[in-house]
Amino acid sequence: SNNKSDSRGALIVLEGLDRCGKTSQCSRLLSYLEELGHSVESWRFPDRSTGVGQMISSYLTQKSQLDDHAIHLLFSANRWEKRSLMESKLRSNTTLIVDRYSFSGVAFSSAKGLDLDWCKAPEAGLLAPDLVVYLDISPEKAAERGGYGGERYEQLEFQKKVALSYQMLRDDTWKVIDATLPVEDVEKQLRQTVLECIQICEKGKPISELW
Ligand code: NYM
Repeated sequence: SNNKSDSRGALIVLEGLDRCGKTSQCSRLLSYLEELGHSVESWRFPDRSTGVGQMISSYLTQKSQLDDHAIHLLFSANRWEKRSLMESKLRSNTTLIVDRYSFSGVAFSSAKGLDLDWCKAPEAGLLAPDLVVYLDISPEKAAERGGYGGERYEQLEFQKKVALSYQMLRDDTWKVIDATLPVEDVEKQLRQTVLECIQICEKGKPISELW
């Protein structure tokens, strides 16, 4: 329907390997949408500000060790604890730009050898993104950008496995952008698809759930 009360914000997710440029594209996109007068917020997962997020952060910075399944479930719990806020933001017409989501959860854990379906299961029932943008870069090129921060997972051999996992998850609803293009070109493509997505959500596209 075109009822104005059905209008809602869009759930936009950016995914990609470490060093693909997601974080800077998220902040550029945020400023752009704000300048256009949209109600928009920039989120990221893991959200390290919560109790669960602090456990995740300590794991990523190698201050603690956790079983692969246990950390997987913590990443998922970190999304679940934000689900209701996420839904109310969308329903009150705020668009969310999210740096990593369930696809990161599945890609990174399955790259360790965990079963793909087992990895997907705890994500079922979270809000489905209206748009997933994959910033595409080869693991080798990403590594050349340097500045791997020394966190767990930031190693070429592991990123190669993550890239393969992302390939399995990717479907034709994802927008793939060549992340090796100049920043402004990536930004331009991103703006275009995001604006289209926001318009569809404004017209009352129903909220749906994973998977
Ligand atoms: N990561 C991120 C996961 O392993 N599972 C998840 O569910 C999410 C959201 O955490 N290397 C990994 C991917 C990153 C790391 O993310 C931290 P960032 O964007 O560097 O803060």
